[in-house]
Amino acid sequence: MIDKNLIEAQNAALAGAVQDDYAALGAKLARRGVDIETLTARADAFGVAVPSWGTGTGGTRFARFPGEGEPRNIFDKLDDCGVIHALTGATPTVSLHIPWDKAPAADLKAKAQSLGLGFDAMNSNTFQDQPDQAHSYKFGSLSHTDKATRQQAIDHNLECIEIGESIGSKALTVWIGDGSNFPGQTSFTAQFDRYLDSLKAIYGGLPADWRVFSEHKMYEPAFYSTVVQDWGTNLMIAQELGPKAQCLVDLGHHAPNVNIEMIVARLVRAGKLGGFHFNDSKYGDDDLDSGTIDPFRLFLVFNELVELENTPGLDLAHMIDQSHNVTDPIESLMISAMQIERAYIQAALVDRAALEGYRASNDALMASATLRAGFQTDVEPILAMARLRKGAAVDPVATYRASGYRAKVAAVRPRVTGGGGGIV
Ligand SMILES: [Mn+2]
Repeated sequence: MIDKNLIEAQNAALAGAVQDDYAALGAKLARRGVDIETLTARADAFGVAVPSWGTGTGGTRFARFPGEGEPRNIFDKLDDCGVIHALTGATPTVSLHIPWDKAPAADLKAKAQSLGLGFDAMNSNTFQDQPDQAHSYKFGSLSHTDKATRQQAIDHNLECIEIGESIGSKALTVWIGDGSNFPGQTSFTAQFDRYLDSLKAIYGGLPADWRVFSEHKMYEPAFYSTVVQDWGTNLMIAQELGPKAQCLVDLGHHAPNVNIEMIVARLVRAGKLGGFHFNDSKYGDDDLDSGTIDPFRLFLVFNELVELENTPGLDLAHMIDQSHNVTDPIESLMISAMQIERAYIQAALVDRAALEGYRASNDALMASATLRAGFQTDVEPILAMARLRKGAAVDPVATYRASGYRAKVAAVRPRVTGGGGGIV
């Protein structure tokens, strides 16, 4: 995929600067009582999952403009994910979407293993119709008024669990498009009850060491109401189902100005935070690249996660969930993984003891300044050193471009206009 010698040669040219910057930052942090090696160890251990469909070019309700050399199938997608991980060292797992990524388990495992990848949460799809299915999801799936349609959606989710078990996944993320487009079209209560009944059937099919994640989304594809519209409903679902059910927070699925980091704190408090779908947004569910619009918000989310990281049972599934409409998806996913890692390390260097002291003495100004000091520290030397030490690329995008990977795969992958990838 990417020649190791190329990575080494590119790194060799940058290693001196990385060492200098790392030493300078180390000295600066030491004056604040922070050990840089502790932060580098955190960066080294950090991982975020790549969604298989994110390797395809995304689209909007207007159009999709396919890119060169887009993956044709799950094996091409895994190749692209392997490139992202080889260059960033930060994306060790891939999240599959069924039925888009259906393939024999042995082949999936062998391919992933050859690329040094594992599998993250499985994603079900009952928001679009497949050519061979008996009942349409036009008016819903797990909450449909028709029992046979609900059962078809339940069976699909159970199949996702079965496929996931065969490849080493440990979680199911339930995606739905259920809701309504007109006031009066549906009974909020009856529809939610049907959804819960269906989820209970899916929950019953979870292996002992599995979890199921539900994700709230305030609008789209249903534009008047969605069945799981906000974190309150999401929490109700997780609490009613039981200990193996948890909530996913997708950063794009909130109304503008909502305090997402506070939702994160509340869900941790309830023992119901399962993980994240990372992206960024300006207006709504824009699915923009992580950290491109509001990096401070991303930092504040990680600040809560670091502050609460010793909460018993906290086990978070991090995944990127973005739509790359105008960029090379591999480049967007690499930059995004590094932005997410950056926010995490910035949060990790906040002086927690000092912050607690300022909180206790009601020194609002110094509490704010202490928190902001983390966000205002350029931790790039830590991230670059972590990549250098593990044999990933110091400058992943530059090395990727130098590799000519996209042109190479474009020669064997014909341009496609349809396909299941990208639209999220
Ligand atoms: Mn999502």
